[in-house]
Amino acid sequence: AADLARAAARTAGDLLTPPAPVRLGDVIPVPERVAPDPTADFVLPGDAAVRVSHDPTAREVAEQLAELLRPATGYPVPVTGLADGTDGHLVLALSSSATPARAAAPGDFDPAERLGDEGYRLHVAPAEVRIVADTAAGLWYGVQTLRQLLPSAVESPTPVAERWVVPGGLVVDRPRFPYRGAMLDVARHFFGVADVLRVIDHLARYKLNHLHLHLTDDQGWRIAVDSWPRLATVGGATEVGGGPGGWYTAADYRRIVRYAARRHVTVVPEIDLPGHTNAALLAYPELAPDKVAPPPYTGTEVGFSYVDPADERTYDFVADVVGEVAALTPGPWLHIGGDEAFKVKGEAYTGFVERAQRIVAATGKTVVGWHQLAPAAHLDGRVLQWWGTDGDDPVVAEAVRRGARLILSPGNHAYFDMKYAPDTPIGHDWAGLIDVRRSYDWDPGTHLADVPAEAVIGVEAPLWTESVTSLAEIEFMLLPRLPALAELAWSPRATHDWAGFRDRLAGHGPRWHRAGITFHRAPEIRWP
Ligand code: TNX
Repeated sequence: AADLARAAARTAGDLLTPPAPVRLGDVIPVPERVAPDPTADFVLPGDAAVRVSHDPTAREVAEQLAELLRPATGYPVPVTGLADGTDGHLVLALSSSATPARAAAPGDFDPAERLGDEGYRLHVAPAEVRIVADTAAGLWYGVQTLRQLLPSAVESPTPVAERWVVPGGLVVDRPRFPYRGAMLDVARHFFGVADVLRVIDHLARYKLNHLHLHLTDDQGWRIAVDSWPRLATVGGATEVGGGPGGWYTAADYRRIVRYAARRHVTVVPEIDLPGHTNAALLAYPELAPDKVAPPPYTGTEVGFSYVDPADERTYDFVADVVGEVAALTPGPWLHIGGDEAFKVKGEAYTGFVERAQRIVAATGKTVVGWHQLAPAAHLDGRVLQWWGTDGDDPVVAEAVRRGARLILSPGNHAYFDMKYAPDTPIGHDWAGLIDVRRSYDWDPGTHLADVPAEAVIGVEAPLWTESVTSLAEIEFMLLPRLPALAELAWSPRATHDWAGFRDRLAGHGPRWHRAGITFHRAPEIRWP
């Protein structure tokens, strides 16, 4: 708590230190290629406009760039079409409509190079900043890079007198992995829509593109289901410690999904089955093996509850819930949990999972589950989320040989509910302590024995919330570790460098401070 208070109470004196100039490569995740040109800095003028390709999704990105620049600069920053001919200063161009680069590019930069689904090229010259991409997502990632290249004062919610310089040169960038995510457990403690939107902002800043919502657990059911209404009204009314809990209406959930989509973030909903279901049993005792309602659960143990795998009614419940959640979710994924169902063993467990996997497939979604799903039969496309602490996992390697793909969330590197150090006021330590260096020091491409790199679609940082009770505490646990995970997910392995990462990370402290974001002032980092 003292740490949190210190983070929140940084004094105005800190702001008197002149900020170090930003260099072109000072970006997290570090870009694939950077060619600085110190003679080509750009300074944003008061009449700056954003010019963008004629495309609604690209236009959305341009509007968000303008929204990002207006508060701190106080400039009007209008958005206009690329074809309008006005002097734009900030240009966002889809490759199809891009004019060839004006200046000769350095040798290893081919202006005709394909940038892929999420790549972009950023060219900073005295007359303009130009972002070129094949897709609106690429433009969006280019904008996130531009944001970090502006002085940290750009994060101020109110106008600041500042020279808005962007370092000159060229950046070419694209992600290493397509799945880059974080998970928020809204079941152990409930977090309202505003908090979730703010977490999405943090993901987007670091080019993460998936938000996994752990929507159900023993302590609470957090999504309204029309066909089983008591899940939310009864199952949602508790949380760890006995607080009031809460749940999302369909409209709330749609708002989250829409806000995320505008930021190129896909929501992955999780309905945890067959264990972690005390809240559901409380609402509908018919699902319980003994057909008796358990008491509400407000503790932090795991593994005691389960829906009855031998009762057909359970599969009606699964189909109804999965069907409604799938219908509300535009993204391709649906996560069915599967972890720690200690009381559903052997064939009872695999049989349940195999039916649940087919129920998800019937909705058109791709099934995701914790790696405990591994022994169940393969189903086309299925993805296992690995949260082990020992990279030698033959059962998971075997599931990969049968066709499973993996999201990696190693408990001892990527579980951001773990404490940073023994004196961290909140968090767990069952998977060890995770300081910033530990969150950075692993390679998703080689982490698991006998698993080819191609089977890994990406990485995700889960934040379990048994001990996390507020937005400030969420931010304290995510920052500064989330940028480390984001760099593993996005940047080519050849760029991996702790000393360089540590120096770049230091520059983000003033940005978070300006934006009013809480973070842990990790002692490994030389914060300015
Ligand atoms: C294990 S990891 C769990 C969660 C807990 C977490 C605490 C996983 C799939 N299950 O139920 O919240 O540990 O770190």
